[in-house]
Amino acid sequence: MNLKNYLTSRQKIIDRALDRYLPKENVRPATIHKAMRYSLFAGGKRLRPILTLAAAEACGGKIQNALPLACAMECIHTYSLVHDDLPSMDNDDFRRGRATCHKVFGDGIAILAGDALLTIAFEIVSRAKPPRRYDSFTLLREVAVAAGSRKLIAGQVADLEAEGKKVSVADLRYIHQNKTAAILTASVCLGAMSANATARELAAITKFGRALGLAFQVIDDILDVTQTSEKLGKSAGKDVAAQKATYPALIGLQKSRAEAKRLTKQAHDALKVFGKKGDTLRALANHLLEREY
Ligand code: GRG
Repeated sequence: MNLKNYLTSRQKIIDRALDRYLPKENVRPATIHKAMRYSLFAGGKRLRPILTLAAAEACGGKIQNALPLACAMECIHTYSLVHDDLPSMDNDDFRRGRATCHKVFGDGIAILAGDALLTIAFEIVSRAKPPRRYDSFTLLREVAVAAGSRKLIAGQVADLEAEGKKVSVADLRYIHQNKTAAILTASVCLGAMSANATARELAAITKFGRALGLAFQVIDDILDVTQTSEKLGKSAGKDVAAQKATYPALIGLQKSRAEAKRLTKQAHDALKVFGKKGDTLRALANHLLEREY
C-alpha cells in the first residue's frame, strides 16, 4: 500500500462528507458557519477520522457506515483546538497553517464556533446507521463520554492546573491519556462499532487506541521541540516557552523517543487478533511514529 496516496484519498472522502454535513457558509447566521468552516477546512491531517475508517475495515465493515462517526470525531477535535487556542486557554495565533479562529472572527464567535462544532458532532452521529450490536444511544454515549469532563475536558483542566507546578510523569500521563488519547481511542472504537465488532475485537481496538493515543502525544511533544512552526502549521517551541510539562522536558528527548516506540509496539501487539486485516492500522501507527509534522 502506498500510504501517502491512501492518506490523500481518505482525506478527500472525509472532506467531502464534512462538507455535506456542515451548513453552507451562507446559511444564516453566516458568520458562525463561516467560522466553523474556516477552522474545519484549514488543512488538518484528519488522523482521527482516518483511524475510524481503518478500524471499521479491520473489523470487516464498510467505510460508508463509519463515515458519519469519523466526521463527528473530526468536529469534536476541531472544536477542542478552537477553544484551546483562545486567549484564556493556550492563547495561540497560528493553527493548521493559518491564523486561529479567534484572530479572524473574534473571541465571541470563536467560542460559539467551538460550541457549534461540538454540538453538530452529536447531530452527525445520529445520522449513522446503527449496527446490530450497538444502538444509536451507545454510539452517542461513546462520543459524549470521550468529550466530557472525565476525559477530554479532564485532560484540559489538569493541563491548565499544571501550569507553573512541578508535574510527575504519572501526572503527565493522566493529562495525555485524557486530553489526547481519549478522543483517539473513541475514534477507533466508533469505527469498530460501526462494523458491528465483537466484544473481543472492540477490546483489542480499545487497547490499540489507548497506546496509539499516548504515543501520538509523546511524538507531538517531541515535534514541538524539534520542528519549525512552518513545518507543523502551528506555533513550535510553545511548550518550552510556557515551561509546560512535556515528555522531553521530564525525561529528555532520547527517552521520549524510546517511550513513543514502546507505545507503538504496544499498539501493534493489540492488533494481533486482526491478522492481516490489521495491516492498515499497523501502517498508520508506524506513520504516526515517524511523522515530522
Ligand atoms: C478545549 C476541551 C478543550 C480541550 C483542548 C486539543 C486540546 C485539548 C489541546 C490542543 C493542544 C494539544 C497539544 C492537544 C493534544 C492533541 C493534539 C496533539 C492535537 C493536534 O492534533 P493533530 O496534530 O492536528 O492531529 P490537526 O490540525 O492535523 O488535526
